[in-house]
Amino acid sequence: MTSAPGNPPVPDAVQAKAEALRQDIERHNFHYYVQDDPLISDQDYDRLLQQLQDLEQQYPELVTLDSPTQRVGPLADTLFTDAPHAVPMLSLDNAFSDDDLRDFDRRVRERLGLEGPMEYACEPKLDGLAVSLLYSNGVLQRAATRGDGTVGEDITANVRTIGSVPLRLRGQQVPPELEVRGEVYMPKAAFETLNRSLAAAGEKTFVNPRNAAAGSLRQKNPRITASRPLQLCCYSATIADSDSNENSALEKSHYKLLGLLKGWGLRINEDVELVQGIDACLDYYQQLHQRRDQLPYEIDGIVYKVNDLAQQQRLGAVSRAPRWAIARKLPAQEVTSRVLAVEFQVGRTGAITPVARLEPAFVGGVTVSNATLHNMDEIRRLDLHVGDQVMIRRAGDVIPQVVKILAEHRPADAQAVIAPRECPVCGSAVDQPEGEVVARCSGGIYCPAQRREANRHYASRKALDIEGLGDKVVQLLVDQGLVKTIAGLYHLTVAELLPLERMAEKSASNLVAAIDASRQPVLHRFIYALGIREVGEATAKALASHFGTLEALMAAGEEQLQQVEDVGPIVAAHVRQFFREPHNQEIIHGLAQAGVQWQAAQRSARAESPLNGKKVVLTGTLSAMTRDEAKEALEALGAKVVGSVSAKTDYLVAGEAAGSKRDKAEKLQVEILDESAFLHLLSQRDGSGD
Ligand code: 5U1
Repeated sequence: MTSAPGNPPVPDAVQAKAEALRQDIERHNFHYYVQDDPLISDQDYDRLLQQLQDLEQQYPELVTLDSPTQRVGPLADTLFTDAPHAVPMLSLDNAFSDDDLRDFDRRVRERLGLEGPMEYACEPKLDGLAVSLLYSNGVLQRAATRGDGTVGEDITANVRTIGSVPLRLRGQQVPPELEVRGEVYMPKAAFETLNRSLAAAGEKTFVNPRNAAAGSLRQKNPRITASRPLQLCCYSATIADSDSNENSALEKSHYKLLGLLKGWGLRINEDVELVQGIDACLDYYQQLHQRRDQLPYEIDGIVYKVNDLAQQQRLGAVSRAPRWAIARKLPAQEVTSRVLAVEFQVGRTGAITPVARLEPAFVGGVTVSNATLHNMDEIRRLDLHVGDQVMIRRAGDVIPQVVKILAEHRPADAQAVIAPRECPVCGSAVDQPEGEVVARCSGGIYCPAQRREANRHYASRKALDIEGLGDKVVQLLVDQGLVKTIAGLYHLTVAELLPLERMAEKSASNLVAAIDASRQPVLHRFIYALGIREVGEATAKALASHFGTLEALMAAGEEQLQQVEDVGPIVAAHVRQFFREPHNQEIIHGLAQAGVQWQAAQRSARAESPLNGKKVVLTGTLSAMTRDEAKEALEALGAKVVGSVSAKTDYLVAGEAAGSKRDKAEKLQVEILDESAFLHLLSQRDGSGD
């Protein structure tokens, strides 16, 4: 039994219980954060933490610096004070092309006097904040920013709140002194969620995940940092006095060092790969570049490191950058441009959206000359004027956004943006119901822009997928008055089409044939194609499989509609309003008269399918169908198609040339279906399987 003056003595059994709880909690942290494979539910985890908290409250001497209950501490005096680095935190030289990378490889081999291919570790370069973590005897002592590379800032109190940062390292052979370096970042999905909740609370949002991570680490109150979804990913370490340490045998390569860090409970990047020679480095670049949008984190490049630590030492460093590593940059996702004009576009449902016309800028791998401004509130929030220099961002497939204006560069003749009171296309009055941010043209079907958008949407790939009916042709058809409503499409003749710009006999008859071939759409595509407000692909599918027929959907009241998964009062009201509107009833009647026969949905397939409720990941190329078709077939059977493999994945469907997802699935023992097994599973749906 131990005790401190004034405190009740701590019985040995309690001491042992507290230690067992701590170890248990740390083990679960490791499985959750490092292995990505939680062993217990969040509720059970919270229960363990609560038990430890209760014991520590009863016996305050049990509280130690590395207790999992001590992540969020009080305001700390040390926060943001100077934190000198014993070993300077280097930065990286950049390579902007394949040639730059080949030059790097040549220099490395020349310096080492080697002819054959070098072994390199290839790593995604996360777009976050570099940090240094000091561990003494396995316990986290200090966390610091990079600063100028020699002196950083102490951010221990904030970094302690990050769940994936172990307060105490695990395992037997933890070195007495260890400095770990890595990146603190915010995963993309967590960033979106954070911004949504900040916006809902009327607070300022962050422009990108990097700023969100930086802003979260810069908080004076660790409680705020604790509420932010930050992650740590480690990429290097220095083990002091490693000769006397049993790990030295393992520590011959960077890759093995990463393995050691993982064993001690530190998160590393699972996408790191060891390759031989520069050509394999270039392949890695291509692969990661292609996967960039699917990665759960943002990257701004790829780091190549000589894997052998002795060779690294021989190569050394020059002016703050190592000679044994280089960062190959990926196309920037944020650049500056200038607003040439702001125009207002009218969408399918009459929504009037301001669009910034920009000086062309190369961003995210493409040239961008337009960016959406969403609505007038957004223009006010940005304080955007025509003539302003702006920062634009394009990440993945998303529409380019203006993230901020560069106020200091505003020219004297910059023009304020004025909201239109009349529809810029048809001149009808603009409505903006109180409390709504979106202004709408009141012209409805009279407005050519709404007509055009309705037809464009109806013909689009995810709707009826009518080949040859692209944006330009739709525009011509509406401008020439050949088509008003979507029902009008089915009355088009080759003779009417021929006078249109760039329309030859063959393309005109192909278009008529393609429209003809769209006469028997599956129900969910047809519902989506109608363009009901707030009814996207997923909602259309849910409505189709719930109601089975369009007639049942049209007759449904708001209450019935809200019984459908993910349909709330707003969507239900829009659906109801759409079908109640006489114009829309006329259009649907017109479609039926023109021979369009939407198919009833198979309501039973889902419930009977072995895939119902299963999480499935698609990877590689399938020969029998496109990825979209495979996704659609899976979803029709109730499966959820997700982007990345985790312990919660039920199946990985692996086509030709499946890459790292397959490796991960094997590691996590996720069931892997090759194409024939997958097709067999799909075929069981309609009884054609054996
Ligand atoms: N993945 C990774 N990112 N990153 C950044 N490794 C890595 N290494 C770095 C930096 C600045 O620097 C060391 C090579 C010095």
